[in-house]
Amino acid sequence: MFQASNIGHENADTHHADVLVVGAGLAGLYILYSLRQRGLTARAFEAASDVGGTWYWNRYPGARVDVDSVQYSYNFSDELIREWVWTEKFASQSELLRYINHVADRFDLRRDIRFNTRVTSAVFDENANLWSLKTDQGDIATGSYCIMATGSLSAPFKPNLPGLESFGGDCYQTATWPHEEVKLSGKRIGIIGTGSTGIQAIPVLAEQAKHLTVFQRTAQYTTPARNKPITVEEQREFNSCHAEYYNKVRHTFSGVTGFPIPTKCLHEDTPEERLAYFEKRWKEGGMLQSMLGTYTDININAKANEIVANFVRDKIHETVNDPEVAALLAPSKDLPIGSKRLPIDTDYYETYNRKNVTLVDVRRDPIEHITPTGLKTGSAEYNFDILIFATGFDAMTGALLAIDIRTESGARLQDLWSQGPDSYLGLMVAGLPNFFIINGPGSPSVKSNMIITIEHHTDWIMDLLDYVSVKGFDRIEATKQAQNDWVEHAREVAEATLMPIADSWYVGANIPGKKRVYMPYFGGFDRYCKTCDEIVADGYRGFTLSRLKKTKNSSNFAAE
Ligand code: N01
Repeated sequence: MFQASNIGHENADTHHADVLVVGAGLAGLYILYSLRQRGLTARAFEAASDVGGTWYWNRYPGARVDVDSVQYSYNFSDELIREWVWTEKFASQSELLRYINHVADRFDLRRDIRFNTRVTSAVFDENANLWSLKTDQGDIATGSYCIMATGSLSAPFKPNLPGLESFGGDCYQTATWPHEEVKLSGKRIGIIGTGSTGIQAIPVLAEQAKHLTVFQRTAQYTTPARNKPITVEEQREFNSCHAEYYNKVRHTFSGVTGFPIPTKCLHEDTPEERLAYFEKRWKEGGMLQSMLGTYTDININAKANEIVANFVRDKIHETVNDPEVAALLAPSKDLPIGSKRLPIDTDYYETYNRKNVTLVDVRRDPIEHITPTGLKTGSAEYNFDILIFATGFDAMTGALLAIDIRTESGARLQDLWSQGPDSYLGLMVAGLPNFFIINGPGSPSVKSNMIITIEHHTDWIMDLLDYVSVKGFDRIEATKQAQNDWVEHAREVAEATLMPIADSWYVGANIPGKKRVYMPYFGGFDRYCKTCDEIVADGYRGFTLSRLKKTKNSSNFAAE
């Protein structure tokens, strides 16, 4: 049966492994490592030509991490921790990719990965208790378990602007930036999008471009990164306290440490005290939490939030010379700071003081269509040699729903998620046995340090696989009730905050027709870990664990 399906694909492969893995980014690699540690066999598929995930694809100028590199590192191997030295506080994409390649080489992980291969379907045969993956290369792989390590921000979104095919210059999307060098120097460049990606790319593009035109639809808040080199001594010092760090980080809200945890509400300080505090934190810059982590109530109290937002607005007006441009860059009053992901930047607002940079407000004057030489808005025409889309992703669900995921008895992920991406803990979906997601909707994932949640989820799944193996079970399923309760809890937690207000990718508002649901879990990584631990202590509460047995009167198998 397998061979017949492989016809037409010369290099097609059939494979059986204990566990199937989709994706070879930071999550996929750690899963492969963990499975091997347990003596389980694995087969991974990766659409890219090599490892790296996000850091393989997002090669745009200025791409770098926004969590301290020393904390955006794996924690599972003391040797790895000791031997790797980061060169910058916020590592560049190329350094991150070198690190990931180093990990893949060091632990010999590539041999379980089939590259240049996109998984197209994943089907569970209840009778055989097997997942079966098919790929665009004609491969078929079967395994008892399937783990999706497909990334939260891995399905790039490009708006369907009329006339795009007529553009005569070069067109790039940041999330699929070419591997070859792109000549930017002396070019007229247009860029659409001012999210985290645009905000990182714009200052770097401006340095090289003859002229850069930025098309902004929504003004974003951003705060300075204050990136700087890391010395070998600083890395050694961090490493020397690694155990302490790792213990501490698991008790934090966001999976990141190294900044003062807020203890007071904003109104407990006088206006002068908080201004002084904001200034201090602004100067320190750095991690995402630099402004949002100043007081306890910024994410939940609109008045407190507005005071921080106003501080950033004032900074924009102080920094940008032209008051009209500053006004355009200042986010509107109805956008709470932090409700869209807060980027950190290097000279973003300063860039608008350059003579070779123009900001165009496409909310007021929307893009009508792309022309052979550039772009036309309602009232003006702009010409450039290069057009760049920094227009984001179909986040959290896009990569999963692009695969036909279902059971043979007819449960389909597309249907299960038609009213929103329900899951239990972000790890499993009721109706899809033996199927796990890393950093799925309903997990702290994108509201946390991703590598920390990757390690947490993987360890948790591995412990569960160990448990079922010892107990003689071979089927794991989240119950509908446990899933409903989790979804309701996650909704309540999010709705008690200002987070769902913005039209952000967190709620799917950037994707036409996507159901509006606040997708990540915003109850905190610490609380999430505690809940996961309690569920284990209660004998995997909310999961049905069972074992296949042959029924007396039939050759079929049934779960008991
Ligand atoms: O995507 P986004 P991103 N016409 O969706 C605009 C992570 N990340 O790639 O806001 C005009 O945030 C859109 O406008 P609007 C991080 O989690 C991390 O920048 O929808 N404009 C917006 O300005 C981040 O949050 C790092 O009105 C259009 C932009 O495109 C996430 O990835 C670095 C448009 C998209 O912003 C996504 O960030 C980079 C249209 N038709 C990214 N369609 C670090 O670790 C969309 N836009 C540092």
